[in-house]
Amino acid sequence: MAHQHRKGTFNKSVSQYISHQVTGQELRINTENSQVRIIVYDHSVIRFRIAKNEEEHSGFSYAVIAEPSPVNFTVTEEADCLFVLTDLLKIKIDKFPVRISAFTKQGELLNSDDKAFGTSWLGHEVTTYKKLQAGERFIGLGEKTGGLDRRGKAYVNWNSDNFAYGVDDDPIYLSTPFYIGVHGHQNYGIFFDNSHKTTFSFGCSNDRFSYFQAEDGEMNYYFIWKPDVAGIIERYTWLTGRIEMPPLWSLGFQQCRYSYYPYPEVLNAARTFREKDIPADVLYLDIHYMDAYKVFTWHPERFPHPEALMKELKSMGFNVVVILDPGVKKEPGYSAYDDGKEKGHFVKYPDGAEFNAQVWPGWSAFPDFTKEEVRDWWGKQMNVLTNNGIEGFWNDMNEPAAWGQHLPDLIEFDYEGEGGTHKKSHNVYGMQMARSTYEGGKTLLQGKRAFVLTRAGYSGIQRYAAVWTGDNVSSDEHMLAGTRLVNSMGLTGIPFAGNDVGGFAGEATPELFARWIALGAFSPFFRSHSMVNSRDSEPWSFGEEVEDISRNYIKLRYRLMPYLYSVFFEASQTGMAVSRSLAIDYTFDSNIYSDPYQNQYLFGPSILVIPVESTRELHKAYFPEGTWYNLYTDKIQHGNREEILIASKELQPLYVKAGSILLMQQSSDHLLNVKELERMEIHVYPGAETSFVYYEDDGETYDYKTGSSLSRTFELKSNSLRISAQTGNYHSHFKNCRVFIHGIKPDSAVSLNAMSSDVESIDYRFVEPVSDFDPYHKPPGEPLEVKDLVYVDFKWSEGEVVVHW
Ligand code: MIG
Repeated sequence: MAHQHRKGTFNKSVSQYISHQVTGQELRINTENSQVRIIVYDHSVIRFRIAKNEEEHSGFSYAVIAEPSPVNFTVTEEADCLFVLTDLLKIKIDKFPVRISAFTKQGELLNSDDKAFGTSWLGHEVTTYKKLQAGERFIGLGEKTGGLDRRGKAYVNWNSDNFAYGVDDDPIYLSTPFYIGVHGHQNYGIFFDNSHKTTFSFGCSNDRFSYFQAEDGEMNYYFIWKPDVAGIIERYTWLTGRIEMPPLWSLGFQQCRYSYYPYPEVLNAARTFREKDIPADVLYLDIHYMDAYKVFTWHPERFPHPEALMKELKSMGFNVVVILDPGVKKEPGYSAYDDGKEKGHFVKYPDGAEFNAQVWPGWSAFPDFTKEEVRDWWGKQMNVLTNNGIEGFWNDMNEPAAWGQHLPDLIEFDYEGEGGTHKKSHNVYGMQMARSTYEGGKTLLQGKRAFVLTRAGYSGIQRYAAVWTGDNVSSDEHMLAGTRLVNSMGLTGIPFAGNDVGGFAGEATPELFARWIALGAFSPFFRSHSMVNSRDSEPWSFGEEVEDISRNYIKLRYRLMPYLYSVFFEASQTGMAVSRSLAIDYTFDSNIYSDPYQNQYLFGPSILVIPVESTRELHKAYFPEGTWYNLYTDKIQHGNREEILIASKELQPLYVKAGSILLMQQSSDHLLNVKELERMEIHVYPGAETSFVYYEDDGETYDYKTGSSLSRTFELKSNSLRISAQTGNYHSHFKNCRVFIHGIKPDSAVSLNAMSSDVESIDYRFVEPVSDFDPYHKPPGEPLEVKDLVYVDFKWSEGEVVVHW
């Protein structure tokens, strides 16, 4: 007798269609074993909720803040299928059994269920299997190690404290179950909004399907289609929210250390930055500022007068960010513990006993941030910080982490009243802690913007905090991996992210630190940090040469602040990344995914950043289509090519896309005094038409939400720049403008509002030469100047200006 395959004994998938009905934005399909609900959120976003008949799911989400918009769509029925049609999408639902596929309205296939398995269950575990498309690539998924193209790999979402993680370790700290698939000339996004431990396989260990799977809960995913990646990110962040404008000072250079104490150490660091003329805005207090690591306390000897200290630092232009760990020391007599216990705010076992685990303070209790009352309580505790002048808060250990790194699954959380075990709540805990901190800061600072930094998070974390990539290591591979982590978060709605410059664990060589700080200047969040008991790692700690290089690149970032702040504004409006993987603008260029080039990115729309390892002075780079200007010299570099670059350690390779506008100002010690900077530098790089929206506000309050901001559109054509009249009623700190026109001859005629204008030219530098300290290594011989750069001056006015050349 032939061997019989025991077909389908274990895996149960969505079965045969029975009936359907349409209510409002929802098409509900009843099958023999399950309910399939298809909800039209708008023309490009469709939500799928699939659950077994006997299951009930509230559909509540910490991530999603959008409601379905009442757009028109049609449902048509044929004998063996149904169609849902929006203005952009055609969703086909096969009936026997129920399987989903998505097409553009024109009928191009985007994505389809595996015919046999579609959505399936193995016990409580639920999985949706999607047929692999020819040549399909997968990008995104947020803070995930590995390559830009995730094809052939699988990832687990389970927020994990992973000290000195390897560059291929998974999982690490933060979970955003959203990815973008790319094949042919199409791209689509899938956001699987389920907070349990989830697994994503992108054709890993099989050649048949990709899948996304949760240990428990509902199959609940959003399918997103737009013609380009930027559009998909825009829709994903429509669902999950976008950053608020951060305080301007948080875009400056931030210096951290585990830990600066006692207080004269902090003052010393601050003074050294100023003495050495290295701009910086932020210093950090890591866990040693607390009394016995008790959250919301100050160490009585190390920091006896925090208020006076903060005043002094503020007068030097520094803000201080303090660490906040979730664990509250279990110590009767300690007010945060006593009060939290009395109010029942800590996480409990099912028998009602308080759950305790060990972290820095010893045995500790954990606030249940999934409850509004607890979030408010936490926020109120923060007054011992804000009362002393603190405006920045750093949430660490919020995966949550505890010694042993294995919390019992049965502990219980409020989960906004619906309840949940650790299994369901773990991945959202860090985000809700960041939310508590953000909301507390917002209330206590009375209209000023707080800065919140977090290690753990879930989709939507961008609404509350910036993210750093935890305990990286001082190595070249980590520097490059960190760049990919930040770029990947940019693809996943988290534009404000960065990694520890120089590496947290281990010790950077001077060469590595030099490379990393130059690269970090082109990271949305720019902070240097290092581990307890490691060497000093401030920019001046690696010798005078590295100090010069650090000064150069930190200053360059400060000079680019009008550009950078405007790019952050764009991020706050559209969710667009600040560090932009080349997969955003050059999605279908296969070169950008290849190993040597996958770390390259655009910083904002215009600046191509090419990371280089510290052990190399020759580097192979790829220039995507178009034309590029070498930032330092204006030398033209044609695109669609590979090039070997001479990348001496003094120079971070930077190129400006032809068809760009860079808005700059003078450098300053810190960003609390930008109001004193009077001249805007407008660098135009002709070569393609473009526009750039300049945005300005006070950089510190929420007044911009009530109209106190200004924006102006800069439009570049082949031989003209038009600056629109400003909208909004904020008064710019600029009093005059200097337009530099790159790539034109020094004797060119230039007119200003149709009047011929005085034209000047100078040799212009983006970085200063580094002193020749090293007898063996010679700084690059080529001039680091743009020769004879043409410019025209004019007064800042709120009306339209046209410059013609
Ligand atoms: O168990 O607060 O990732 O940045 O310096 C280590 C001490 C706790 C981990 C963070 C790191 C921080 C360190 N923290």
